[in-house]
Amino acid sequence: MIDFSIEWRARPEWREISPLGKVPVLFDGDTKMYESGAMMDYVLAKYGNGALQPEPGSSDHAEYLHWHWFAEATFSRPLGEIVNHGREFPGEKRIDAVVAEMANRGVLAGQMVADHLQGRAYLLGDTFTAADISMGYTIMLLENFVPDKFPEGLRAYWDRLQARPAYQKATSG
Ligand SMILES: N[C@@H](CCC(=O)N[C@@H](CS)C(=O)NCC(=O)O)C(=O)O
Repeated sequence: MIDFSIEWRARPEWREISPLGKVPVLFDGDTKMYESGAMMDYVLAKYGNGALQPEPGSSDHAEYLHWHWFAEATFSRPLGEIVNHGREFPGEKRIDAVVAEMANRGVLAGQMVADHLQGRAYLLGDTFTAADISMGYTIMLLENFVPDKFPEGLRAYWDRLQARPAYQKATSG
């Protein structure tokens, strides 16, 4: 856990670790990474023993990769822009029209995921995978930043993810 304030993340010590000042960062021995989806792939490859993802190269694995990357590369982008344009750095102005448009885009992506989840407990069906971890994080952003338009079709899935003991352990501080 780090101090998420702009001031703390602007410190040269943190910029040395994370050049854009962002989180998260992973250290594993001499390895350092600051891209979350890539960290997950690395952790699964090194420590996963086949857990949390289908057999690499299978069609289920393609579907797994699709959702794992959709969550961070497409769905979370407009939500990140809500953060970027919803605050004022020195010399910058909040841009409300961008915030509203990015909220719309986030809700559209969330609705698309809700449509996919109809009749499924998890993104790939009955089995929880690491793609649900990526997606859960992005759904948390959507709920935080666009609470009034949160797609109801995501609710049961999001509740299911939050009820997992691993989620509770990870978020209990
Ligand atoms: N694609 C990157 C995104 C990292 C990112 O934007 N992190 C956010 C928190 S979720 C952050 O640090 N935002 C603060 C900022 O950009 O100043 C990843 O998944 O690691």
